[in-house]
Amino acid sequence: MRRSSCRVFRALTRTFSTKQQIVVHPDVRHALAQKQPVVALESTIITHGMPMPENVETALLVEQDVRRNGAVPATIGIIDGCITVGLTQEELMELARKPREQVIKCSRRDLPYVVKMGQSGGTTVAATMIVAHRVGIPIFATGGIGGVHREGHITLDVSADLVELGRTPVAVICSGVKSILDIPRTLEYLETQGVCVATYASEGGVFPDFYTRDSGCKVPYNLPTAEHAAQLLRAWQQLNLQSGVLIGVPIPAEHAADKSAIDAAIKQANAEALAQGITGKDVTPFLLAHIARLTKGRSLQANIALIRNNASVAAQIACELAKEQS
Ligand code: PSU
Ligand code: MN
Repeated sequence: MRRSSCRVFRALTRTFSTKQQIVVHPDVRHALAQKQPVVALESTIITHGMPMPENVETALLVEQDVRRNGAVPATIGIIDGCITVGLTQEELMELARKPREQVIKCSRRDLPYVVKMGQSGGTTVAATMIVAHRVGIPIFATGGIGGVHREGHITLDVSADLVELGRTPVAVICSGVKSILDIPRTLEYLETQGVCVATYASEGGVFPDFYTRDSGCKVPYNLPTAEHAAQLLRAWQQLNLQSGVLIGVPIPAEHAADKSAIDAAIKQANAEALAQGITGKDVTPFLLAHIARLTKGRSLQANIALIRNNASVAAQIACELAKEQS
């Protein structure tokens, strides 16, 4: 009953493209038609990446950050089986409030099942990229992507985000990958997948490690400004490579976490995950929650600060790209 009334409401307020089975909010549709800058945002961070109420608060702040920097935010998720681009505040709240067992962490492989069953889900980086590309949004901001897990070369726990970056042409603006992962192997895998990886305003191409500014890894290219980033994206679009771009933005220095405290929490969280036999898609949410608890919320504060900064940078890049295209 509830689902059908929700469907009717949505049918009345949105355009439903039967070809793509994706519902696009009118503001986003209008911006895309007018070639105005749009920034895609994911929703697994809301459903599985952060606790209540920080998840909803952050999702709304991030949208404001995109707007403040001149672009239109398009948060992507799945509501009652409808893939939705530009979730409303009510829909964001609905996703955030649902018990976790009722909302699916939805990557590429999960999309057919969640849509068929009329379920709700938070889209991961991989799934958000797929949907963003389908509706013509080339720029997407998030906190961090999934990667090669520590020991991933043995367990084969390698996030589908990395493969997606190899096959879907969307530029992901993020703070790299969390040091819960194996950052050098993640970068190797991205290289194998042909993903153009650059840093943003990071001297010497020092790749960030999410909570701190320096992972100890370097990438070959640095983009000093939004204008440089937009020029790179323009060339990438003209080449039509069909693979993604990853732009690593270091967390603002004033919000960076203490590396040794984070490292200790990560070691402990990884050991707990192993001891409790956590596997598959549950690993990343488990680690994120445990690290937040072990650092008494400091990791969460850093996470919020960096995703807000990434959204602002992504909006600035989207504005520069829109100028180049006009
Ligand atoms: N990394 C974070 N926070 C997150 C995620 C990753 O710091 O919330 C989420 C993203 O949605 C990402 C997903 O796409 O977890 C990766 O999950 P997995 O490792 O299971 O592929
Ligand atoms: Mn995994």
